[in-house]
Amino acid sequence: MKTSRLLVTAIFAAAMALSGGAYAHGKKSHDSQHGEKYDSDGDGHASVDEILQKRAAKFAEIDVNPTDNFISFEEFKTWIASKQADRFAKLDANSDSLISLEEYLVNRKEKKIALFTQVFKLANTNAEDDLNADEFAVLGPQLGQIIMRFASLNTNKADDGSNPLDADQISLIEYLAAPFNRHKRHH
Ligand SMILES: [Ca+2]
Ligand SMILES: [Ca+2]
Ligand SMILES: [Ca+2]
Ligand SMILES: [Ca+2]
Repeated sequence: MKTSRLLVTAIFAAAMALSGGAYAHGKKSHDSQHGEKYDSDGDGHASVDEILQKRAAKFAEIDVNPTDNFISFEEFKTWIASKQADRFAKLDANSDSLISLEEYLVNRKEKKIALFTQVFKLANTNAEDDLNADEFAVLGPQLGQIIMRFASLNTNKADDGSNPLDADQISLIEYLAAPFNRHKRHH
């Protein structure tokens, strides 16, 4: 997929506007929790074009019901749940719909084994030794975090507001602008 020059320009404008950068012609608002600074160095790993292409691909993955260039909260929740289900399936090497401690610790770094052994034991709340899907889900993003992520992405500042669908949903522009409007995530 090739990102059009126009789109890149639009994203930069959006990112600048959202971050209240010096470039912005409009009035700057100080209420943004996430857009204090536009870091022109980025993370130093990926080019803007690479970031945009990856984001656009992810957007398309989420925007499926319906595919209308907007992500609803339902689409967002469904996608995050599917990601957690993917992780579960990947860890469940013997496909018995349970994660054993051994399966859970696969590919963990040596110095993290004790940590993740504890995590596994704390997540295991029923009488059965292994983690079932419900127990595993507790280790994934919870509703409050999902709500916070969705609301943070749905800034409603990047678009012109002419589309009524935009108010409660994440537009492509909002989604693409997000990486330029956020501090580095902690690992
Ligand atoms: Ca949609
Ligand atoms: Ca298993
Ligand atoms: Ca269990
Ligand atoms: Ca929106």
